[in-house]
Amino acid sequence: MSRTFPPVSLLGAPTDVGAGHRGAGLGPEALRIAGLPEALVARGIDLIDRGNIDGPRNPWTPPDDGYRHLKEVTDWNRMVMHAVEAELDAGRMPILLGGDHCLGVGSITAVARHCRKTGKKLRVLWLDAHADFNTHNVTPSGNIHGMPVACLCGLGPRELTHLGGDAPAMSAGDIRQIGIRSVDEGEKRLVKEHGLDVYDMRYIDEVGMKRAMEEALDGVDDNTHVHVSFDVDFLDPSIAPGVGTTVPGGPNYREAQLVMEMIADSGRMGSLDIVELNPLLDAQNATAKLAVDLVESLFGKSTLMRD
Ligand code: NNH
Ligand code: MN
Ligand code: MN
Ligand code: MN
Repeated sequence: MSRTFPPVSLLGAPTDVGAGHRGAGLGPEALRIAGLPEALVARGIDLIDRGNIDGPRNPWTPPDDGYRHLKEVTDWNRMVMHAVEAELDAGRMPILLGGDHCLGVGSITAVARHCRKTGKKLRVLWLDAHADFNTHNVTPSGNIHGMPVACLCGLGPRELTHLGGDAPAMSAGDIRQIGIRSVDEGEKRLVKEHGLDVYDMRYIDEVGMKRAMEEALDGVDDNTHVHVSFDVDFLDPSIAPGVGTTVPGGPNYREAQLVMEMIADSGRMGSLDIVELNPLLDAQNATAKLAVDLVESLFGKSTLMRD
């Protein structure tokens, strides 16, 4: 079954304020240079590239009370939230080009608000090597890109947990995490306590990616908005070296393609983040090109071969 996609808007958020390495701020341009806009247009998508959001510079200061750059992270996320929400309100699918993963707070807060306005159910698919469920008490680094899921579920500084208004954006039951293989000690306890649904690499080894994805997508129906938060370090570093925090033992090329194809088959993806790409650590933009290839599959490139 071939499917038509809603119009798409690219939003660049060139920052690394939430990360422990400089360079993720170059991600949006690397994805453009790797051909993301052309690839989407070639799939028949009505595409607008909105250019880049202009947020604060990275002060590159040490953590304060367990948070590094909290003010800059908050400013970026507020801007991202407004930009993403404007696209959703206009009936367009936002693709956020990060930028580090702290931006998931703004992006998903906007999506959650949109779901509330339109009466849709939210399902977040968090593709990542990391659970990103740290708080300032347990973080080993103070880097806020290790905290966005916690913030979205209401654990964290009020400026991030309540970015969208009077309540946290979502609850632990709204998210499925796929590809996880690095969780910090204190973070593990929190993940268990809050009952996050984690499809870690051990589980994927045991049951296979197909079954893991069927379970992660279980319950997605016509009234569900699926948000995909694609941290590029999800991928095995042998195919995706261009990220700040590589963790061995990630999905290989075919497993990653299957993830994207199964999401495409659901027909329910309504928004997407592509984050943590660090062109300074990449091999001639190969990781950016791989990300583009996988995004093409999210938009049904391989599915169409089964028509
Ligand atoms: N868990 C580590 C931390 O909190 C690393 C987080 N890095 C990421 N997360 N790239 O996806 O510092
Ligand atoms: Mn909508
Ligand atoms: Mn992440
Ligand atoms: Mn990660």
